[in-house]
Amino acid sequence: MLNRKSFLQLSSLGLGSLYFSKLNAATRGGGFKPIVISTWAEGINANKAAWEILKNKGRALDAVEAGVMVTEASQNCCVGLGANPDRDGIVTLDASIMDENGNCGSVGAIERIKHPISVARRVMEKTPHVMLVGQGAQQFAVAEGFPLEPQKLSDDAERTYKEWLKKAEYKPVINIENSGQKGHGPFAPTRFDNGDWNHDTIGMIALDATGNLSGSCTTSGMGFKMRGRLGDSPIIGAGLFVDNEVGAATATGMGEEVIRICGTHLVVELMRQGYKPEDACKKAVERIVKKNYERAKANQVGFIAINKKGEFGGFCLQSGFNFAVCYGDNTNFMVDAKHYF
Ligand code: SD4
Repeated sequence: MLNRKSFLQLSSLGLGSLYFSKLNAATRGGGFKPIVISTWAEGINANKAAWEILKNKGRALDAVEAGVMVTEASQNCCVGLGANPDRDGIVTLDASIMDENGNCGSVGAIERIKHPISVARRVMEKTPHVMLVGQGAQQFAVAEGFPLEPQKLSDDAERTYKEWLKKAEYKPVINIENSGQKGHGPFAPTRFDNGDWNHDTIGMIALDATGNLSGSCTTSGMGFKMRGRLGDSPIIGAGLFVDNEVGAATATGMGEEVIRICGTHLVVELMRQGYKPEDACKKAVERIVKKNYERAKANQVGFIAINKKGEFGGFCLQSGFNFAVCYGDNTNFMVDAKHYF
């Protein structure tokens, strides 16, 4: 349903009557073409950019790339170069993209590149590969003309990192062996000190006017993750999956949980079996719970999906996950996802 903030925003714009039709649409789960949906509140601005393309009968692929580029360029805890670094203090970005023909591309742990989503698209379009990681991904990006940005934390990220270092007392690996610590910790926290979950990836999926689906997903992953850790976002079938016959899905939250069940692939396959988007997302969340109840209870995962008819939905483990839905110039609003716990 529409959250209170969106309702107040609509009311203050004098769009109260629209609220009820939107509420009905959200409750029914839609049936709109074109349509774009994306994770979290940042999705509102991202949807606007995607909508500019969709409303002019543009291709869903172009829309989902342009949409998440807005988030990548903004100052954000969890997407783009201004985001939180890994535990060694370096920002590493993951992104994936998939089109209506089953083509896909992704980059993992790329550094100093402002728009990993566009590099992922180049991997898809200009190489015979699906995935490039680390230095090789960066080398490819530079060869493709992407500027190498300075290796510098944003002010926000620097502040958060310093705070985390104080508490985590993280020391470079070489000292860990002598420090008496068990294992390789400290690991990325599930939540930040203020209680917020340690994530905010943007995943976006769209159905264009010609009935084609595409999706994108881009993130810095978990803040203070182990160096080299990849989440679900760059992994096709985990953080993002599109099948133009059926539907599209993307994921946010604890990537390890999503990878273990091939989350978005599962959501799309459930839609193929006839489940509506919200029910398919719910089933996938239930699979996570069934695998390990205690772990699921301590984590957040959210899925969103649209099907070929333009019906949409989402579901998550814990309350608090929302997503932005846009299918008109004045129709771009937040939906609070239903949750398991
Ligand atoms: C990850 N799924 O790296 C990403 C993080 C995330 O919302 O979703 N943030 O595990």
